[in-house]
Amino acid sequence: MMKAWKHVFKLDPDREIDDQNLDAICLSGTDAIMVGGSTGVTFENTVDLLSRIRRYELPCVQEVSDMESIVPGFDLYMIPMVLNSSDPAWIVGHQQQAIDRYGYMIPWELLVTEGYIVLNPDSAVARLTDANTSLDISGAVAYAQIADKLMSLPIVYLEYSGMFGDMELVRTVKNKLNQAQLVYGGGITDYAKAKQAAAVSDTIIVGNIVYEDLEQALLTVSAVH
Ligand code: 1GP
Repeated sequence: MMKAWKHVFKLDPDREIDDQNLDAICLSGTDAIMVGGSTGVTFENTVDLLSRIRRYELPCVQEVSDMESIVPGFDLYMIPMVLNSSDPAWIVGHQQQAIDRYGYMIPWELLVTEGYIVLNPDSAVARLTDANTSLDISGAVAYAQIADKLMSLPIVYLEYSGMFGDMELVRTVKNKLNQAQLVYGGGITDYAKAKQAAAVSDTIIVGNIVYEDLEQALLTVSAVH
């Protein structure tokens, strides 16, 4: 299902959203909701948000950043591997621990691995994962090719969380991919940026603006559909 998605809103369980705004997001025409965040995500706040989104018909997936907050009942579980982290814990370590502990109950068919390339040095995810963000275009392409060709991952995620990225880099990565779906996220705050990012990627992820300016957030859907 993920392959066909052009636009996804990412909601952070650690941030407040009232029923009216959630209603607008879920009825916006977006293809899916992704639930996740880098900090403050708990089992409780994730269950709470999932149950509110479940009143609507659209797909809802969890992006897992911490094994303590994995909640049953999502349609898919996105598992990031931060390829440019300088700490192997964020590439395979946390995943190894989670599988060691919960492997017997993992619904493998619902797992989708994301080859993350983190590119905004000032983002929470870059700090958390100690990511090597100082990559030029060919350096980023090389990571994307590791995901696409060496690891056969279904998704390459260019993560600029909090800033609008280098569209030339995104376009170049996209052109070099063979099979992986290119997901772009970061700094999409209006219609024009959504259009630009959608033109060079397969799927755009819109996060922060939902909490800052709902109207602009909703316009990003019409840029894609
Ligand atoms: C964050 O890629 C998403 O994980 C979206 O980024 O919050 O900057 O929209 P923004």
